[in-house]
Amino acid sequence: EFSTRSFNFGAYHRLETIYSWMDTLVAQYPKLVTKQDIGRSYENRPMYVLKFSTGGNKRPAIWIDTGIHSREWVSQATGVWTANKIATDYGTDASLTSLLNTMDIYMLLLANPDGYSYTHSNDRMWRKTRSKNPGSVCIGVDPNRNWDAGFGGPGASNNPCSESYHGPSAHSEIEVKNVVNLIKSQGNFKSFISVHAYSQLLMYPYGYSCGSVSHQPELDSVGKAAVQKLTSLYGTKYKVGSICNIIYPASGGSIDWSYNLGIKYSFAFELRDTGRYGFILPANQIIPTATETWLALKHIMEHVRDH
Ligand code: ING
Ligand code: ZN
Repeated sequence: EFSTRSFNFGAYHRLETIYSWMDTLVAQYPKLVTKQDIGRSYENRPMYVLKFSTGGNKRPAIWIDTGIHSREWVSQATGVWTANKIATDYGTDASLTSLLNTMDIYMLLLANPDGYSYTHSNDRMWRKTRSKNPGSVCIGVDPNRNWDAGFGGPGASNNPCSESYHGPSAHSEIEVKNVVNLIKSQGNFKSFISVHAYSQLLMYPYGYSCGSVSHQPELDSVGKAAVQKLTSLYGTKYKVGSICNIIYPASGGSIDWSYNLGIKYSFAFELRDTGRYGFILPANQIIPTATETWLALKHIMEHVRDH
């Protein structure tokens, strides 16, 4: 259909296009990139993880997911650009090459495939999953309130019609459960990074509590240094802090779960912008957003590699 060279990284693409692009990436870099099927979504769409690895068995690894909230399109688009960047820079960028010589990177580009499809077909502003809620006419669960970390606590709703509905139980959403299973079975993740939009923030745990986590000073300084690099490119300003302190209390979030599982370097990004366009960020900002974000991601990954 297209080679990765002719693919337009500066456009928003449909789910099917991203899935077939993933196949071309794997075909072009078969020694580095593989595609792992981690299960099906509620509506039976496959969920694919791109694994970047130069060998070994269950090496220490970095997790990056994009698009857990379907309407945050610059997240998925940044994921696609970043996956391509990792593949093309391996062997030329010394820092990334040394990282991949000892560690693996896993990327889930479409963490909420049913929602993403729905944002193209029906409702551009859809955020949640597409699962049915028994006893309610409202559809979907907020997949970032559904993790087993302070589940059902502050900043989540028990109303199925709410945009932040936590769901009937922790990991009730198959899309969440599929990730939980992969993370637990691989067992050697050192970093878990979840990419949202918008607000220009780099956050660390917790969302379910405003108290400090034990690694707060280290996470704060890594985050601040990462953001400094991001800002150095185009001057885009970011704030750094814990979820609860920097935006709002939010229980059942993925990075609180990963942190409590022992994955110290758990971060969440809120990409561009600060509200002018919000979720409808113009496509001409995709590549600048992805390029600046890469500098922050690389800083975090280098820190993880060296600690
Ligand atoms: N913001 C995130 C949300 O889920 C967040 C903020 C990130 C909360 C990580 C908890 C954990 O509300 C958006 N825009 O979705
Ligand atoms: Zn989000």
